[in-house]
Amino acid sequence: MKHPLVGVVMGSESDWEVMRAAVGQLQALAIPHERRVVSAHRTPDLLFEYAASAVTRGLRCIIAGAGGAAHLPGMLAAKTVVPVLGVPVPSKHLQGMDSLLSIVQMPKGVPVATFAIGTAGAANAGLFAAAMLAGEDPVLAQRLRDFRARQEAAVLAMTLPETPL
Ligand code: RP5
Repeated sequence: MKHPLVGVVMGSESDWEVMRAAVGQLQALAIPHERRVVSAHRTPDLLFEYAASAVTRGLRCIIAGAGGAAHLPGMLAAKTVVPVLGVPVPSKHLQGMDSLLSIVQMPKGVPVATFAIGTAGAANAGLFAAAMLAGEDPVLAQRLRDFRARQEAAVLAMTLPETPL
């Protein structure tokens, strides 16, 4: 496999059910990527090493998903200039509002592009990564246009039941 252009990281194995939606989009668009668990508070040294080596390893962006007090995307962004796309993972007690606010409310100076809570956000982060890379990759840009065309056709083919209210 070609060297990864997109890193997909998450704070726990338990985030995978959400974050697999990002990986699915990258796979569908044939974008070289890697995936791994990196925890801001359980493996802080790994987080630093992952972020610090991102440029030299050729990563073009990092999709980071975390739940609860979700430091992972912000801390990664603090240690690299590679763009970080943050995905709030739904949490047990606050349904991901805590994750969303933790990720989106970055103080000025260190941005994290924040997506919707859950699988829609994860999938969109994958598509956004594709759009970032497509600027320099015409083949990928065409794949992305084809995806949009299929999506449009699917919506245009939708029908609604005739049953009265
Ligand atoms: C965060 O804590 C992870 O991103 C995960 O969403 C949450 C719960 O992790 P586990 O207790 O399921 O490992 O760090």
